[in-house]
Amino acid sequence: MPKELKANMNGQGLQIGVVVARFNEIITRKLLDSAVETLVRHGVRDEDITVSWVPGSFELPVVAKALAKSGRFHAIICLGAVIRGETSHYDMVAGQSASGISSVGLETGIPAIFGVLTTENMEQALNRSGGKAGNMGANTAVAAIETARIIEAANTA
Ligand code: INI
Repeated sequence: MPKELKANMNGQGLQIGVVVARFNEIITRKLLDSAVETLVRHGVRDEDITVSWVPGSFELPVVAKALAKSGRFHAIICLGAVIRGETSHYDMVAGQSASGISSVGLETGIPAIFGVLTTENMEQALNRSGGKAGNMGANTAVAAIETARIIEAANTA
């Protein structure tokens, strides 16, 4: 029988950093509220969640990296909204944000969760931040707990 590492989904005791972009705040605040609510529902204590606002999604990786390197967090959630209709440099902001966040996780070993909505228009962004298509903020909270716990299991098995 192969041995399977299992992620315990209890968030109690986890320290979570959340970095959130102020650009398109009407969307990112909804992502943040949902992420925090879901973390708390899984047992993460309010006082163990640290929220840092940054100007835009482009700045998410550098602050996520500083938090990850501090050694104070089990996972970092990055939240942003890049909307194609509203920017000519959509591809650059979205691409740099995604690859930067990925690098943070790989370089530090602390999971950096990608919670940046990339949509064609504001309607799609609203749908994915609490509208018909759910709220990606909640998904990032679950991903943060699961990834932090599976890394913990990998280190203790
Ligand atoms: N930042 C976003 O988070 N979303 C966007 O849609 C966006 N647009 O439209 O340009 C955006 N730009 C700002 C960028 O993230 C940086 O803050 C800015 O370029 C300063 O470095």
